[in-house]
Amino acid sequence: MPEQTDSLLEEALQALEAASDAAALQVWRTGYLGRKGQVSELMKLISTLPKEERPAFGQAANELKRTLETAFEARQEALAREELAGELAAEGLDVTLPGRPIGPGHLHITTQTLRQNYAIFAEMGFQVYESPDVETDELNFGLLNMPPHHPARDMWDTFWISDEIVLRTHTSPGQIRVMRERHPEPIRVILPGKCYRYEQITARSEHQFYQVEGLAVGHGITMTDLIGTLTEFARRLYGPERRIRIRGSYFPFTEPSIEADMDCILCLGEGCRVCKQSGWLEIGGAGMVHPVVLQNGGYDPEEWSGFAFGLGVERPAMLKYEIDDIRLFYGNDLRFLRQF
Ligand code: FA5
Repeated sequence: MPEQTDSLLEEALQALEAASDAAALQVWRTGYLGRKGQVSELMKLISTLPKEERPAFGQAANELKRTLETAFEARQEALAREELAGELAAEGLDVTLPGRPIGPGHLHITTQTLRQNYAIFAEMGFQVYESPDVETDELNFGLLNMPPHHPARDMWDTFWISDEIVLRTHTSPGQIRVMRERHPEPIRVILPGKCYRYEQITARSEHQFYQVEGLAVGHGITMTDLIGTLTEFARRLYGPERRIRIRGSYFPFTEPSIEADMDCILCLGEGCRVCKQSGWLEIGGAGMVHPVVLQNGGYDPEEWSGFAFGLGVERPAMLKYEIDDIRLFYGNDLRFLRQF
């Protein structure tokens, strides 16, 4: 019976227009669209009609319901807009006022330190090569001469994503990637990036930190080239009078392996709190690339040789700026970050 639906529609729309706040809107909604509202009541009439009239009536009633629902939403939005406009006018808010300017930021202390590293190594002919943070077990360990169950894997507490995938514990897997990409060309690259270790966080150790790996592969490269490179790096970063000390060490992917120290930048070797009275500060681990690693990278160790090193980023910056807690780097406290 279209007349019935038409008259209800007209009446409902008029009532909706008259509803001028949220409470009145709710009353309207219950009265017309609610479970016991007028539209529901109208629909109940279907069963009282002769069979042939039912489809047309049902269709008209459904259409009425949809129209009223849409009208309700539109009215609700319009009222909300009116309310907001009223509030703005009452508060005297000028939305055309320009916003407060955001001051310029500056580079994070880690980024600054990394860029100093890049600049120094660039002058020595090293390109920057980036490799992924998420690595395979094979690249992070296996191809670096640490097959499954090799005890040296315990040197790196590891975040495992799955049996095969890890968050890289060091930047060394990049050595394999760059060798496989560049062979049979000579290589001179640094590989900076974030490393992850399942470690207790302390004033000296974070579970995420940066390293700068170095790799040189060529003909006739020797340990003196490695020591010369590290000495030059330390002198350019910390002053021309720096001295370097080399100690024997062990890494599965270098043979022989070394640790490089430089004389303490604060006490100049006299002994102080920062160098724990030793007069020396650690720069990083290094060594001659192991023949197995050269081979895994596609280079014949009979013909090629190379050196590699792994430098920390935050710990040297801590020494330079006398920062006593590594947790400050990524704590996002602007009072700390603004000092650099
Ligand atoms: C390595 O990770 C070797 N891949 C380095 C290397 C590369 C050796 C190439 C030989 C050839 P090591 O675990 O010592 O080595 O880490 C190197 C540097 O990373 C440390 O000297 C230190 O500066 C930094 N580092 C290591 N663990 C942390 C940590 N938890 N928090 C902050 N810095 C760290």
